[in-house]
Amino acid sequence: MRLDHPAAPNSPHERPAAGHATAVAHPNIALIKYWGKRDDHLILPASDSLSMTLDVFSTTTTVRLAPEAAADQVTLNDTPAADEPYRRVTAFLDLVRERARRAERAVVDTRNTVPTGAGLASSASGFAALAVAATAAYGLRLDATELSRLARRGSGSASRSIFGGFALWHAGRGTGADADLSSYAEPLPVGDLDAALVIAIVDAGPKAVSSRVGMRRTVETSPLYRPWVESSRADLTEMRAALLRGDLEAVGEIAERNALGMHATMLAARPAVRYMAPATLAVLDSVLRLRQDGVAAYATMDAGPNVKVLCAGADADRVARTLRSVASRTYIARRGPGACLRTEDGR
Ligand code: 2P0
Repeated sequence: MRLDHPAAPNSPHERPAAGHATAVAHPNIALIKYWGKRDDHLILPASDSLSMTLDVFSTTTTVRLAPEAAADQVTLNDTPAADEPYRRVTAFLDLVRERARRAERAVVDTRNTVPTGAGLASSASGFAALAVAATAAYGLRLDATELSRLARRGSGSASRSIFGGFALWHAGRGTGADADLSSYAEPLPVGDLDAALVIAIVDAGPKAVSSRVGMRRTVETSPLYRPWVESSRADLTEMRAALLRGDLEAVGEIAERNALGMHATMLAARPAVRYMAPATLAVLDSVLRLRQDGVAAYATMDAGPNVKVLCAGADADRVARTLRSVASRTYIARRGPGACLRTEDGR
């Protein structure tokens, strides 16, 4: 469909607005975590982070321009969005409209196949899909780096879901516009690595403290925060080398210590930010037992009680079977694709 609008001024970043577009994106799990911003408005992180994009839990988002509408309309899994989720989507669309120099409101329809709000990164796939669909609908032609920077403004971790496989999100340098330009994700070359993430669900309900609030409290009050940022820098350097070597055991060890360190910074916040539940610790115990039995399995946890266990693809079934005794559900994820537009015929 093509809508007739006054022609927008020509620029290399503009193309005729498609009027509507659908995009698909997948969540990513950080092996070196993003926890804390140095600029809340521009969503600039305190440190670099590194992730693997999954091949499960996709988000599909359609953006349709609505020239007659007075306000954006946003639905999430058929339910109208309100309050904070609605404000975040409209604020993001405002960024796209400003760049496209267009004013029409939009109808946004998002379908998540991931349990929303359970620390399983639905905002990463959500804003990556929205960035790709909205820019196409409004006629912006952005390359992957620019899409990553834009997706970052919706949710920091979304910058990484623009890319498939492993991605590194640069914290960027300086402040203001310079920092904005230099903070984006890029795909990371890795060696021969057959990695899987077994996702152990212990609670799929929404979290009590949003990651946005938890991050801010940690940065502002945790005495362990700065040391963790410093150690995260060293972890990242070691992680890149381990990925290049295709050394799964080193990748797992670094990921596990980085995640536990992040949770330690949160526990030291005032008041404490605690996402781990008793069942989380039971999964961690199971992972330790797997290692004692000779299986290379390593845990990472995000802003929720669920655990993601990194292991070799060949071990994933065994790891999932073992974790089923302590988790309510398990899923096996492998390296997934980057965010992309879906064509009219559904490809
Ligand atoms: C990560 N998390 O690196 C970390 C680890 C959660 C724990 O990125 O405020 O939803 O929208 O930028 O991206 C979750 O944070 O936060 C997250 P905002 P986001 O995956």
